[in-house]
Amino acid sequence: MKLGQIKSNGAIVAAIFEDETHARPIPDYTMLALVQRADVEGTDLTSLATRLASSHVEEVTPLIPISPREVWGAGCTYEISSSFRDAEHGTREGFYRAVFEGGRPELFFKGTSRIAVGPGQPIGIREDSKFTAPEPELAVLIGSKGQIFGYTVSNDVSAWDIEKENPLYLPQSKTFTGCAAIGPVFVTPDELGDVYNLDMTCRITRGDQVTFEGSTNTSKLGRKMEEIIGFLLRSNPVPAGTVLQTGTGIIVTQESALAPGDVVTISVPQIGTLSNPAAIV
Ligand code: DO4
Ligand code: MG
Repeated sequence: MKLGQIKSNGAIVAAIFEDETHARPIPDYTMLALVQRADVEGTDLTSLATRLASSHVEEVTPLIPISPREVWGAGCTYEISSSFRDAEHGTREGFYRAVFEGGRPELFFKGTSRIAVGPGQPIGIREDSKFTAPEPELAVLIGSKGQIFGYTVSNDVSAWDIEKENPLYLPQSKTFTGCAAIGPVFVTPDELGDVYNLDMTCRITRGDQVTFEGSTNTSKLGRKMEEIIGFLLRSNPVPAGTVLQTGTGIIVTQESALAPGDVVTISVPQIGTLSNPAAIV
């Protein structure tokens, strides 16, 4: 099932998507409220949404698919992310590779719903960054026990020049207004199929010019979802409705550093397409 949020009768509500522009509203429930109820009742979203959705189909524009309680990121989960950073950053040899290969994953806090945007909304370029890059990532929607409610497309927008200046600046390179885009919908695990075999593409356009194109497949993800979630929850009980970005397998070039007005489009055919313009924040 594909679930997200729409505007229906003037209110933002959860909805079951029939296709990209048609959905059945779930009256009186935001996605967060739906997830919180599923979490408390120990049920999955597919059965709960089926029970609560209205039967009429509306023509819709997908909004941010949840106002996430928290957004977290996992890093160096693809070999290309760690080798790029080791080559670029002049850090101790194998600094990032040690994390790709290590027993413990890299995890960092992106923020709350304050920093999250949905389809079509502006992603941020920090005013003190000269090289802000999109990081196209699969994201997972989790419950309080670490159960996986759904998957979506996401962008871990990152100020790479600030991280490169010193790895201790990572929080500033990762957290700012519009630093996490998610959407257009969540696909429930029963519908998604093999989460470790999803093609993902990313394109950056400036006007009618394409400044970057890249692709990956989640088969290159070096860790299992349950492993990353397990580490996130260690002594850190995140609330139901938390979104975890699982790391990038696509590395953009310096020439395609984001400029205001650029549009970043990330697609996973089984989920959908997430497109966002960039703006200085
Ligand atoms: O260590 C830096 C961040 C890595 C990251 O965000 C990623 O690999 O996706
Ligand atoms: Mg990332």
